[in-house]
Amino acid sequence: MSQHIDAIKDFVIRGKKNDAAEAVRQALAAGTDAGLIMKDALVAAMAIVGQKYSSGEYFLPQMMIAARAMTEVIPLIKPHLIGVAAEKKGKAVIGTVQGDFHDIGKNIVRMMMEGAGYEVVDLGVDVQPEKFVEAVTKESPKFLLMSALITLTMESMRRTIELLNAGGLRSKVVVGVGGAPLSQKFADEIGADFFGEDAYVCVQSCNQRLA
Ligand code: B12
Repeated sequence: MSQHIDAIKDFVIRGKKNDAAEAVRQALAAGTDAGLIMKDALVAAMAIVGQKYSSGEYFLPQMMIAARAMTEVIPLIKPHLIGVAAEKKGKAVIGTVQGDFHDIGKNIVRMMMEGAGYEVVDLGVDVQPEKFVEAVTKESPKFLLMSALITLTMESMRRTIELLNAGGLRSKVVVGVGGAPLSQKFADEIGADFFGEDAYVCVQSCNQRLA
């Protein structure tokens, strides 16, 4: 089992998308859990790619081809990862914040939310605070989910919450935030309702707040 995980992780780190896809197919055929593939192979691979970029071993092109390999294999595990939701649970608006183009994590959260029965309105990447507020006004979602991967862009979440407050909308929507550089402390500081370290926690946090 673990040799499949190691192989997928290694191919993604090296940006070998076809080999990564084949390794995923083999892992699934051998009965490897899709959640395990996501967490221990794909997400873990991206963490290592980030470390290699930080240490100067990787540059932007290597980071890009690794990201492309990850993006291409996610559809292979998607059908195994999410079930068919028995009930419709309500609407969520999601987006990556202004100045930030990272969308792999945001897309996984979207996928897991849809799998859990939520209708998700995806605003994409580089979403200005005003656009989030506009979507809350237009869509009246139960949840507003913001993703940020760059330390500097996290501040845009604070601005969005300030605008929601100013517009009298804050009490009408549950705000969830996430992304690798975030923490519970930051979420508390900006007045978000919850922080989720991964997509599973996001779904759980939303489910808890439905009751
Ligand atoms: C892949 C990647 C890229 C790809 C992005 C491809 C894409 N389509 O997304 C490319 C190569 C394009 C890229 C570009 C850049 N990147 Co980059 N990138 C990464 C890398 C290696 C992995 C990110 C990733 O996809 N992780 C996997 C996913 C699954 O994890 P995740 O996003 O954290 O999401 C999970 C959780 O956080 C959570 N979650 C996410 N969102 C939300 C939302 C809610 C509401 C909840 C509850 C939970 C939640 O659930 C997700 C699933 O479990 C990281 C390293 C790292 N350690 O994160 C650097 C990293 C984020 N990048 C970085 C940088 C600097 C850049 C660039 C500025 C580089 C440059 N010089 O141009 C540009 C940014 C351009 C821009 N303005 O956005 C830095 C940021 C440093 C910082 N802290 O500010 C990092 C940390 C690398 C590093 N170590 O220096 N990058």
